[in-house]
This record gives sequence, C-alpha cells and structure tokens, in this order.
Amino acid sequence: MSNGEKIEGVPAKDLANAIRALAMDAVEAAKSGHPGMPMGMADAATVLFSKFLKYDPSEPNWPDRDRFVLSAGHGSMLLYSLLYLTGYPDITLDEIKRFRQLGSRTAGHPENFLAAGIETTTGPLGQGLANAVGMAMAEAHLNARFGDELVNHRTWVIAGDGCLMEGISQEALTLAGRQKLNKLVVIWDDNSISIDGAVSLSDSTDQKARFAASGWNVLECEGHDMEDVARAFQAATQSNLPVFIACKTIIGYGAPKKAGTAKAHGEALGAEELAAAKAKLGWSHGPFEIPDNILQAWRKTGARGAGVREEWASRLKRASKRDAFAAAVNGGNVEAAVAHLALHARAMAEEKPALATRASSGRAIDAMFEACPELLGGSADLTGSNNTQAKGAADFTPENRLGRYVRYGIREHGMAAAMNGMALHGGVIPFGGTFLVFSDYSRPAIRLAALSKIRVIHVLTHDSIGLGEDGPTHQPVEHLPALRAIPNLYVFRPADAVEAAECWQAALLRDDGPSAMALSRQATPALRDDASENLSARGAYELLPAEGGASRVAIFATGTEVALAVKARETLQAQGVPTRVISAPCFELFGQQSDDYQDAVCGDDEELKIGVEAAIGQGWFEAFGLDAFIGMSTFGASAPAKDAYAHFGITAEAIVETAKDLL
Ligand SMILES: Cc1ncc(C[n+]2csc(CCOP(=O)(O)OP(=O)(O)O)c2C)c(N)n1
Repeated sequence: MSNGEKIEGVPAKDLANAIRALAMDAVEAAKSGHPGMPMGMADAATVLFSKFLKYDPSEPNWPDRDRFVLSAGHGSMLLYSLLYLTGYPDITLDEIKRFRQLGSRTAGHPENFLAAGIETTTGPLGQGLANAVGMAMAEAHLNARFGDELVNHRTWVIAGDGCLMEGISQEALTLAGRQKLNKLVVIWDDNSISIDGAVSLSDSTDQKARFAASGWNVLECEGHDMEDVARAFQAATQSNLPVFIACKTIIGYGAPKKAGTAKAHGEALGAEELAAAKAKLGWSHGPFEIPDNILQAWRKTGARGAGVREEWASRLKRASKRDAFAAAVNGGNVEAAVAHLALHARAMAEEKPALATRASSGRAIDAMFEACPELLGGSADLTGSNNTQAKGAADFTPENRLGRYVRYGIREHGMAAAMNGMALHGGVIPFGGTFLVFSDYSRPAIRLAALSKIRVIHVLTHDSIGLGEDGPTHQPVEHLPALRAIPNLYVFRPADAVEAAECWQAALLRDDGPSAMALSRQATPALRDDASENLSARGAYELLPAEGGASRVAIFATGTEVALAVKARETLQAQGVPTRVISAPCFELFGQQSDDYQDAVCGDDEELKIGVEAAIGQGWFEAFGLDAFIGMSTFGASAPAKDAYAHFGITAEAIVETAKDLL
C-alpha cells in the first residue's frame, strides 16, 4: 500500500490528511490539545484502520473485534477523527467540534464510557500499553475456552516515547513477553520528541533492544511510507511472540515551522501555521470540512468489517458453546457465584472459624470459583500470602491458556493495569492480590478503574500493624483512607468469614467500578452467627445491640478491630453501660443507604460514638459523627502483632477507658 494508492477511489494520503485536518481544527477551536501526535501518526493509523484492524462501527462492541488502544492518550484527536471518519455513531462532527468542551464525548483524553469505540481511558502515560497486555491475555484465555471461531482477535496499541519511559511499561512488556502474547502489537510513535524537547534530553534507551530482550519480535518501519508501514503490520500478524514496531515519524507532520519540534506537541498551531500546514499538505478545505468523496471513502473503509462480523454472528448462532459465550461476555456467571457465596456464608456462620480474613477470603474464592468460570485470579508474587489461588486453579501460561491463575510476578502496577484491560475486554472477571501497603504501587491503575467504571477486584492482604514483624515498611497506616478517597472505589474490610463472603458478593455484584478488599494476616474470631441477609452490603450495620437500657456507647469498627469492639462492649455492658457495636465493612456502600437507615445505624446525639480502626482516622468522623477515634497517627513498628496493637493503644481496654473518660 503506497501513499498514492487509492482506497475506495481516494488516494490514501488524502485519507490520512483528513485525520490531520480534523486534529488541527479541533485543537485550534478548543484552543488547547495535542495536534502533533495525530499529525505524526495519521499515515500509520490510516494503514491500520483501512487494511488491518478488524472492527465494525455499526457494532462497536462486537466481542470478536480487534482492540485498538491509544496509549498516548494526549493524541485523543487521532482516535476521535478515526471514529468519526469510519462511522462510529457516538462520534459525530458536532462532537469533534466540541472537542474538550463540557459534556462532550470528545474529552481532552479518551474516556472509555463516553463513546462506544473508545476501548480504554488513557492519558496517564503507559497505562494503555499495560491495559493492552491484559486485553491480549483475556483474548488468549477466551480463545482457548471458546475456540478460534468465536474468539480470534488482536490488540493493537499506539504508544509514544512517554509510554515507554514510564516504569509501568517495563512491567507490562516483560509480562507480555513471558506470556508470549503473539496477538499483541505495539506501534511505537518513534518521533524522538516529548514536551521538554528532544527525547535525548532525558533518555538514551535502546527501546528495540529492550523489547527484544524481553521476548518480543521487533520490527521497524518508516511511519510516513504507507507501503512500509503495511509491510510491518503484515509481518506483525505472522508472529509467534508479541510484536513491537518502531514506527519512525515526524511529530506535527505537515506543519511547516513546528513539525519535528516540541512546539507541535501540546498546543494549537495558531491560525498562520495551521493555514500553512493545510497548504503544504494540499488540503484546501475549511475548518472541519471533509470533502464528501473523502468522507465516503472513509465510511466505506469502516463498513468493510460488517461482513466479517456477520460471518462471526452466524458462526455464533451455530456454536455449541453459544450460551456459555453469551454468559461470559455479558458480565459472567455472577449470580451462580453469588449463590455459592451465600451458601458458604451460612456454612461459615455455623462453623464459626477463627481465621485471618485473608484466609476467609481464600475460602470464599474456593466456594465460588467453579461456579463462575469467568473469574481469573492472580497475585503479584504473593500467592501464599494473598490466598488468591483457588483450589484446582491452574496457571495461565503460553502452554495452558485455559489456566485461570496469573503469575503476575512482582509487578503490582502492571497487574492492576492489566486487570483493567481484562475487565474492559470483557469475558473475564479479574482479581489479583498484593499487600495493602503496596496498593501505592498500583494506585494509578486502581484510580483509572474507578474512573472507567469497571469491575476489578483487588485482594489487599496484610492490612494493618497486625501483620506484625515485617514492620512499618509493610504496615499500611494511611492506605485505607487513601483508597476511600478515590471516588467510585469500594473499599471492603470484612471482620470475619461471613463478612468476607458477603464482601465478595457485593464486589462481584457491582459492574460499574472496582473494589479493594483489605484483609488481615492475623487470625480473628468469628462474629456472625447468622448469614441469612448480606449485612455487609449495607456498608455498616449493628452487629450487637445495647442491652439493659438505651444505648450510651456506640463502637464503630472495621475488620479485625471489630473483635476488639465486641470485647470492649462486653466489659462496658458488665459495668452497666449499654453499648452497641457497629461493623462497617464498606463506607461507600453505607453512604448509599437511605437517610433513615444511616440515622438508625449512627444513633442519636445522646450516645457516645467511638471509631476504631488500625489506620489513620481521616474520614471516620464525617462517616459516623464520632466523638473519638482510636487508631494510628504515626507509622507502625516491627513487633509481634499483639505487642504492636498494645504499643499503639489499639485494644479493648483502650476503648473502654476512652468510653469511660468521655461519658
Ligand atoms: C503519567 C504521566 N506523566 C506525565 C504526563 C504529561 N504528558 C503528557 S504527554 C507527555 C509527553 C509525552 O511524550 P511522547 O509520548 O513522546 O508524546 P509526543 O510528544 O510524541 O506527542 C507528558 C509528559 C502524562 N500524561 N502522564
């Protein structure tokens, strides 16, 4: 395919220039944005969308479509132009004209939920690349489960220098290399420019050697020579390893003064340079004007996937696994998992095991894993600690794509971002473990999951000073409030085996956001003897009522500290002080309950309210209207758990003392 080759009767270079023109015009109108990257990658993107990418704009969510990930999310106008030109209904010319404006689908950086066709939310550099690794893993797994006839697609990524400089890229690419994800193709926009100027100011990595060293096939092409680009893409489709294509481009291609410089990166070109660029490109059309023959050529290009999609649909109709496939891609067998968890919760209420909540979570996973084949577990090299490997779950490997357990290695950030990609891909429900303290390493991806409204479950064990001897480097202190600060993230901290099962139910049942399970290393007593209703799904509930009169003290606690509250209540009750205990496994769910319910749980002003959690108290006073909080205000200490709790004054005795002082 040469630049002069005609696509649907129009020279390919004109199709590429349509992308450039829209990018320049939209950024100019918004007075902000990034024209350089779309202008530089327009030729390669034209080759991809006209000859290689499998997609159908009339069915943007067709499960067997190729996934296209714009990891260099600042170049969002490249994606929006392509979606408009190829005919995705959500991205109209009006939306392009409203680039970056309030309420438009064409936000500054792509947001997956704003328009069908945007596969993932990108902008924080490197995330898209790591999402794509998860998408390719999901594809490989589902391909093994359902066969080539239903699942057989690629994941194509455009990544910039910034994506490759970010640390997350190392985690993502080494994971992909180990997993031999041969249907993953990363196209590097190799333009040697970032914001500060030449990439060489800050980086001298041999990127091709880096990828090759990690088990990738490495290719190169001239990014403005469509024939050469097509040759590389064709070769990429024949690979037995993931493919990295160094695609040499000029940022801002076509802009006479700014091309090849950082000035093309992130600001409007300005009227003069824009006009000169259009003249240089031979584009004589006004702002947002795409000549009909060019638009029609693009639309026909976009329509060429419909036949392939229809063939797929008829294969699906005849497929013996069509019902299982439909269940998988429509959110998974969650109801079956939830039913098994309900039975399990009842068994735990009977058995009353004194377990670490990480062990209770492990048992919950065992209870539901077979019932829900979409569950895909894993851990960042802490399997034995996180209790994330269900009994009988085999490893997911190049040799066994049916395996449902991912050895993510020591790559928390890569794991979290890959899980986002899996959830976005669909057909699997990812969960993965690490220590709560290392949620700092995965936080940027957790935040994006929350923004992206996707179901990803983080199993975060060793959730307090109660982990003991590993000391303050490993003891989370600020992490619970820090996670609770992320909008749309549910933070669960179950108190026993019944609550652990309930929290898993609640996490699975939400399909509009991620959950984090904070789980203890140390054992804690069973507290619930009734599991007929999922009380954890209420966020907070009265575990034990006051006896012998109106309640005078209410103790609110989470996780392992609920047992301390129960013990303190016993003492206070024995001393004639009617005391309630409220278990609060999920603040976010509590905040969604009716005012009446919240008022009933929080009680009246006559009552003394004490919160207990082995973490800093940020957020606690507002959540429950507390009078006092018992928790941490410093880092922890290396010591056996009991000694650490005693040292920091998080004990039943301290709760009793505080109550008596304040009554
Ligand atoms: C994690 C993260 N850090 C910083 C930024 C801000 N930023 C946006 S684009 C960019 C430079 C990217 O350079 P490159 O990938 O070469 O893009 P190009 O200049 O080719 O468009 C930076 C630092 C960001 N979006 N994400």
